[in-house]
Amino acid sequence: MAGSQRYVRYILLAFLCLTIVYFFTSSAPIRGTPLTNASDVIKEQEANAGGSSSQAHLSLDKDTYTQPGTSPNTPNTLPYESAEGPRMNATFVTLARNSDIWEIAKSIRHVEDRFNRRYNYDWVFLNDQEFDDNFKKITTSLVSGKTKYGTIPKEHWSFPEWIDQSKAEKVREDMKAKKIIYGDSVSYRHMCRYESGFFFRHPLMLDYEWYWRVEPSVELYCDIHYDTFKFMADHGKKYSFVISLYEYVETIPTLWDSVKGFMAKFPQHLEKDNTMGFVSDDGGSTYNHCHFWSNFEIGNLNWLRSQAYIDYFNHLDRDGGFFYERWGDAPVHSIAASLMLKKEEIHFFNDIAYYHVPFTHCPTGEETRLKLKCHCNPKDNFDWNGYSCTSRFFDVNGMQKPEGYEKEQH
Ligand SMILES: Nc1nc2c(ncn2[C@@H]2O[C@H](COP(=O)(O)OP(=O)(O)OP(=O)(O)O)[C@@H](O)[C@H]2O)c(=O)[nH]1
Ligand SMILES: [Mg+2]
Repeated sequence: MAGSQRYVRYILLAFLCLTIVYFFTSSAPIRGTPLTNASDVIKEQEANAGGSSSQAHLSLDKDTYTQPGTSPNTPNTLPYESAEGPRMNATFVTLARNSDIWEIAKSIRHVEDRFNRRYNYDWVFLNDQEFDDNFKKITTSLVSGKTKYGTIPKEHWSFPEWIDQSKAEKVREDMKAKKIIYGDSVSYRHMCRYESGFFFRHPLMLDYEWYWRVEPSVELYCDIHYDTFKFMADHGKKYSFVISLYEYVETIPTLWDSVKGFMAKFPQHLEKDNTMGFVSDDGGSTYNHCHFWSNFEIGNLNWLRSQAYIDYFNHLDRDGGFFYERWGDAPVHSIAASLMLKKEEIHFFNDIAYYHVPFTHCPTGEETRLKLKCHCNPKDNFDWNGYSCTSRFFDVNGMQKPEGYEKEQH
C-alpha cells in the first residue's frame, strides 16, 4: 500500500514539473525580441496576419480599449428598439440640391431621432441634377431605412411649350422690382410646379402609397410614438398638416380664377362634403388665401395620382400661373385637398411639433408636451396667431380646439 502511494506522489511531482516547464517556454516571445512599442505591435500583427495595416489597426484598437483608463469601446450604432408590427408602404421624400446636404442632414437627424429610428422607413431623394457621392454617402449613413436617389426628367423641370417665355421673363422682372420673395427665380418656379404635379409620379415614388415630405433645415421637437402612416390609413386620412397660414397675394392673383375654371369643367371631381370653408369665406366666389404649409406633408400618393387630381393640376398648368405669376405648391395642394377630399380625410397633427423657418408648431397642452418629451417653447406656437388659418380649420370642421389654446393666442 505504502509503495503504491509513493508511486502516485512521483507521478504527481513529474506532472507538476512538466507544467512549470511548459508555462515558462510558452509565455516568452516565440521569435525575435520582446515587443516594446505600438509600431512593433502593428508590424508584428501584420506579419502574423499577412494582412493590411488597417486590419492591424483594428485589432490594436480592440486591445487598447480593454486597458484600464482608456475610452469605452463605443459600438457603431446605438441599440435602438424597433417598433413592433408590420410597416406601411410608405417613404420619406425630399427634393434637394447637392448643396443642401448639411441642411438636409440636420432634418434627417431630427426625423430619425424622434421617429424613424424605430420604424426604418425608406427615404427617396429627388433632384433636377445628379446627386453626387458626398450627398449619397452622408444621407445613407443617417437614414435607418433604404435610401433611393432619383434624377428628375427634363420635361418635368422646364417650361412647357405653351408658355410664352418673354411674358414669363417680364413677370420675373416686375416681381424683382416689387421685391417679392423668389419673384425673379426660375428654379423656384420649376420647384413649385414639380411639387405640385410631378413628384408623386417619379418612377421611384410609384412603389409607394404614402409619403412624408421633408425639407432641409426643419426640426421635430417631440417624440412620435406611433406609426403616422398607419394612423393615416386606419383613420381614413389622405392629407395632413401641422402649420397653416395666408399666402402672399402678389404670388397668386389669378389662381382662384383658374380653380373656378376647373370647378366648372370638372364638377364630378368635387367632393360634396368638402372643406370649401377653409379656403373661401363666400362659398367659392373668392379665395381667402388660407393654405396648409406644404414643406411638411404626410399624405396619400394614390390620391395625388388620381384622375381628379391630375385633371386639376393639368388645368392649372395650362393657365400658366406657375410662370406668369409664382403659384406655390402649398396653395395648389391645399385647394385640391379642400375641394376634392372629404372633411374627415384631412388631418391636423397637433402632436407633431415642427419648425421650418420662420414658424413653429408646438403642441397645445402641457400634458402632451411633457408626455412626448418636447423641447419647443410653447410661446413660439403659431397655431392660434392671427396669421394662422388653423383656428379656421377647427371651426369649419366643428372641431373642439385643444385645451389651453386661449392662453396661446397672441
Ligand atoms: N433639386 C432642387 N431642389 C430645389 C431647388 N429649389 C428648391 N429645392 C428644394 O425644394 C424644396 C423647397 O425649396 P425651399 O428653398 O426650401 O423653398 P421654401 O421652403 O419656400 O423657402 P425657404 O424659406 O428658403 O425654405 C426644398 O426641399 C429645396 O431643397 C432646385 O433648384 N433644385
Ligand atoms: Mg424650405
